Amino acid sequence: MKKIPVIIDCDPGCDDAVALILAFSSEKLDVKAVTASAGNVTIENTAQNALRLVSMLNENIPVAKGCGSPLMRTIVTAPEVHGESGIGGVVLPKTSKTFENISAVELIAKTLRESEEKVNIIVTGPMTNIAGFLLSFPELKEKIDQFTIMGGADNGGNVTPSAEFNIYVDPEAAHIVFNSGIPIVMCGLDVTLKAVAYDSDIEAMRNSGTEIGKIAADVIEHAFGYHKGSGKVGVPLHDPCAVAYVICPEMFKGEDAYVAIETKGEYTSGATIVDKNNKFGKKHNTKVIYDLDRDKFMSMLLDSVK
Ligand SMILES: [Ca+2]
Repeated sequence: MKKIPVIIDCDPGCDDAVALILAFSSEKLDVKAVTASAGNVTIENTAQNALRLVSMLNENIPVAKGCGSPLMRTIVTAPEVHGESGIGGVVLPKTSKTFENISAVELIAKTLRESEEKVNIIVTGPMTNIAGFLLSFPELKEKIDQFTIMGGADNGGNVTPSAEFNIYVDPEAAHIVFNSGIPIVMCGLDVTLKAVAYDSDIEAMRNSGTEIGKIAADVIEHAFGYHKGSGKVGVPLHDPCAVAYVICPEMFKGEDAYVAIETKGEYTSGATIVDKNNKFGKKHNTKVIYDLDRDKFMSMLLDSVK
């Protein structure tokens, strides 16, 4: 089977960890590189988590550390969701694997340059590295097939009434990515809040008999504990949606639209403005995903830990 080449730019992050497990286990994806961005926690922690996870999943895949702060703003993190380390109380095995001695932006450029085919870039954190790449290496844009992102929301944010976390952290970067001319698939809160894992799903992962299954169950449970405290049932697995979309787009439903990023609003900074009625008269730049087959998604995740 011909595999889809992907680069994953992430900020692990409980749900990023599950997204990486899904990507590396899929026989449909060829993960070429993993780059870490700051977001859920600081870059030191997200990068270390990415390195340890990749080391467990496939030692040979290069990992590079990204920018420590957004393009023009001070970093905002979410340790109350992901724990100080980024993946709850889970301790990943130490690794002798080291970071590439180039930056995330340079690793993305190197990977694209060396790839014969166009590459799908999956982004599950703030878009600082990707914007940095687009500004530094515009000549390599044509090597990108599509950006598949977890970020944004048409209908209500999770940091402010209108902004989703990943876009909120670095709206200027998101603006650059959404205006790059490269097709974007946006798995925002509209769909990811439907990608909910229940107790029974988590137990099934834990009982899969693999170490990865146990780690996945532990990190989801940490996030579950967080959401339990807020009175919600089940935990949305945001980031794995972006990976699952690349593996099986048929599992999702969405609509094409022009999406603008609010970078200036007093109350709305970081909002994704989905122009469903084409009021701006601009060419569609995004497929906005609204729905998924939850049961299929969950069984895909369960298979991935086995
Ligand atoms: Ca993330």
